[in-house]
Amino acid sequence: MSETNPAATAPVSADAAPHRYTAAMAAEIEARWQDFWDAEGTYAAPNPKGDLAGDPELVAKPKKFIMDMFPYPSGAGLHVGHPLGYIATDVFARFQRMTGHNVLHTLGFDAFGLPAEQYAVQTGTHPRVSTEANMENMKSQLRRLGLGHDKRRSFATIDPEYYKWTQWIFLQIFNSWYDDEAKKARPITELVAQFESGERAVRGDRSWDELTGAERADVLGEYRLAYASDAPVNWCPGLGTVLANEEVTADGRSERGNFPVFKSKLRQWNMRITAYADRLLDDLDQLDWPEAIKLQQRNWIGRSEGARVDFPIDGERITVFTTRPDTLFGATYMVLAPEHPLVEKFTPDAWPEGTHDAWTGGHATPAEAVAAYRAQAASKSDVERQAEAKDKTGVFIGAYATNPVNGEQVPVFIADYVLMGYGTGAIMAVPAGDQRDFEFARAFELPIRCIVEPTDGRGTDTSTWEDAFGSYDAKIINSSSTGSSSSGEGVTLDGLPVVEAKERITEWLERTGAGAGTVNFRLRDWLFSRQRYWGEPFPIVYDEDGTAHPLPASMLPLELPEVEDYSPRTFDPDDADTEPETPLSRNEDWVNVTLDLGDGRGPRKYRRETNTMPNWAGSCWYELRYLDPHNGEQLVDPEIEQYWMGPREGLPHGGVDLYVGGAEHAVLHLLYARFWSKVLFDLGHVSSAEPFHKLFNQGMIQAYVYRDGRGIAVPAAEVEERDGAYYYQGEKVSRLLGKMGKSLKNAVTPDEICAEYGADTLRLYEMAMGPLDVSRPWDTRAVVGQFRLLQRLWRNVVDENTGELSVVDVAEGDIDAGTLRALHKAVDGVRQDLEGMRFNTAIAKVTELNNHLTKAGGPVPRSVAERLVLLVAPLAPHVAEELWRKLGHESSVVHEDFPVADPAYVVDETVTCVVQIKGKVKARLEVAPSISDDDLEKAALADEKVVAALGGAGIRKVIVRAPKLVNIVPA
Ligand code: ANZ
Repeated sequence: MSETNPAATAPVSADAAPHRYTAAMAAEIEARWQDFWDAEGTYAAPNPKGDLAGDPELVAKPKKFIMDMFPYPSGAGLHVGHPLGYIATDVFARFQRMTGHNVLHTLGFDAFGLPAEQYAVQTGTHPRVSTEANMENMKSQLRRLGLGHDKRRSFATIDPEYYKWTQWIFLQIFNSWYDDEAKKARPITELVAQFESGERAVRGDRSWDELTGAERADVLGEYRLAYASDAPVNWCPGLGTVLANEEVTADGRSERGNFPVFKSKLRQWNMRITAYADRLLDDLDQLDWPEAIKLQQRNWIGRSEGARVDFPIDGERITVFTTRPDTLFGATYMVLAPEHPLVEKFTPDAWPEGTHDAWTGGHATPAEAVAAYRAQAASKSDVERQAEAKDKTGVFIGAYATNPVNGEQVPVFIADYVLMGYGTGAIMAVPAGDQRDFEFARAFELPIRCIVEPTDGRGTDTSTWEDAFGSYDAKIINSSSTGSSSSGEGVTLDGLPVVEAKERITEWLERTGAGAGTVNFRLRDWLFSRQRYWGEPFPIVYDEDGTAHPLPASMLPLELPEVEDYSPRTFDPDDADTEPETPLSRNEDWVNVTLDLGDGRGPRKYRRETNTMPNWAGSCWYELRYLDPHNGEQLVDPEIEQYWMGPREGLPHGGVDLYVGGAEHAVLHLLYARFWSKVLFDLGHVSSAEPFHKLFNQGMIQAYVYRDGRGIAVPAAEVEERDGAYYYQGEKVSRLLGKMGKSLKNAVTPDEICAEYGADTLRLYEMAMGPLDVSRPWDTRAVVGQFRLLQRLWRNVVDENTGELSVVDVAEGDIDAGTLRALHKAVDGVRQDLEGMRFNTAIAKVTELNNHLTKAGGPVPRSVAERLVLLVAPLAPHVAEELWRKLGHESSVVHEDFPVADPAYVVDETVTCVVQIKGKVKARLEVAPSISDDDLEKAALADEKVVAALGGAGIRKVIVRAPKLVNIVPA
């Protein structure tokens, strides 16, 4: 925490050895090697063909595509928490290069997004200008870390040459539909052909050629994988934009800005990700991802098996979705979501005779009650509506529907605990089995019928129950009808366990036409338009009928126009009755165009789509651009894509070999990117159906936050520690672990650490802090430990006084056995640790070897020093290059072979185990100190002498104390 560090500054003082490894020396070495790498193109990964083709020998090696989640170039720059993952992938990539792989490792920028736009709104600076400045700043911060990126492959999502292809992919998605039979996306032209030939019927009784252009467009819109619809969306007046479900917090507010979010009907673009729900779920099984992330995706997709059941009402029907059709006999009322489109239709003019007072909400007519309740529900978010609050609200709509299983009339309610966006937006309510229904039934005095025999001793008298009984491990009761159902055919479920009852009732529903088994998903289509400036424009124009037309690919990229005002119009955050006004819509010249779309209709007037794509779009396919970054003709050359991404042994769906990033991207980015991959795969543009084969989530670097008496964060760097307490300007402050960042005044930049110790030390420190997937607190005072390791390493190879090499040439056979054992054990361990991404333990092993050499005294044998330097190379590449050069090598260490251990030196030393029979020593075994009790017992019983001594006698008992003792008691 103190500003000057004695350890770092002492070595540069005049009386220190002139050739000691110091911060100043590190700075000089690091800058020199970074320039060298850039000049030599050391990290260039050759493609099998095209403009990045190169060394065929390297191309012939197995490939490794190692990738980070690319950064958003924020104005605040990087703090030491950001590069944790970048350093880890870099170490891993370097190790892979040294173990015979052609490694693709690079980094681009995810550069569209709100902060730059908000900055533009405040300052008038074009978002491109501020974004580019931020990128320059980040690039120089990253360059200092010595990351081995193939810079030829870097790009930003805001580059028109990049977003040209983002727009092109949008067009592919727009121009395709999901064929449920083939279970894949197909070009929309093939669907049109089916309509034209009559192979597929158009809805209603009209034929395709009777439809107008606009009508055809409507029909196709119901199939396209990208489509515009008037669905209810999350409208956030405070931000002036609509948001995806994923961008709305658990308490129904905008993730950014924390403004209220309302459900509002607006015409918006959507992506039909729901068509892929099954495949997105099934293919997870083959991916090498953390289980926690897979689970989050599974829950997000939310597959439920159940049934749809039709409840007849007034010659029509209300269809419900239920996961428990076996509880149909317990359905004593129904609930529609307040915004359900059938509510008006079934709401009568007057309350039926004898309507319970509690059901009317005190309103004179059903219509009034419905209107009042709807207004109340509209002001709540989905999450608030689903919250497990005890006070369930709702009103009776004045109508009854028929329970198909027993012909009973059940009252129909609207209540906000039923959501329009799930299932069918309507439920059959089973108060005995569902807690929400139970609470509602109690509040509205509705019957609670016991249909599952409780297994917890509560009995079947529901008037004594305190909650619903939801178990699957019970038997169905009170569930039989004999022809009283609407179809006239009876059914009985009594005595059946739940699972069988579900099967029997589903068969019955299907046989009688009252319903059918179905699978429901929680996943919704992806809302894909934003009322923003700083995003990709849609390659869509509208004709005078309002029909959407895709731009031909030759008109891409459609670049963002220059505008004067970047802000979407924002409104009173609480005013739900507002509508978005996009920044692009205010540019008449850009919006109104005359174009020849090449569709045979000649030049016509069109209006451009004025929404932009969400900032997830650019990160949905960026891994592909790294492969073939300058291709202006094709998304990616198929041979190049196949080389880096194609399926192969161990990679059944293909994909990036290692993708490292934060766990916060579990569902958004990772689900969207998988979806785009699958569409591109189906349409034949790529050979990999999954983007990322192996995913790894790095932990967070946390930092201490110090707060004064008022709870205000104080600058962490100026806090002093005395006797276990913390002081800022003399005043005692509290300390808690939190996030690192400017706002908490505890950010430490990589630049500071590089200046004080060098990048190699920073890299080592970040990797040594703990296992990569675990969060860890930053401690600037501990960084010096890794600096000292590098100093000792240097001292083992270079004479600090003369700067000359201090190693000696010794034949391998003449090196002392202890050193050889230390060396080979380190080689073996570091190899395994780096392969397994256990960077912290790899560093511990390097340290151990280095300490061994220091303690051994005397000059280090050259061949040992060389291998030590090679072990260090992935972790601290600059100092390794420097020492490698000093050791007399002309070429970079980057493409050297990683050392291989001689197994003879790796085997553990053994210990002697005594084997006794009835307390008498009969044999001695040489065993590994780590041997397990089981293995030792087996070894003892198999020993010749033991077998002989037992002479065929049975064994009563074996007492094992690994690794030193086995005592056998014969029968
Ligand atoms: C009757 C029933 C009886 C239910 C029972 C549950 C237990 P998951 O598992 O999440 O798919 N439901 C259906 N649509 C709904 C909607 N739009 N809003 C709120 N709730 C809805 O949940 C499915 C269950 O949630 C369905 O099964 C339905 O209640 C309710 F003992 O039907 B069930």
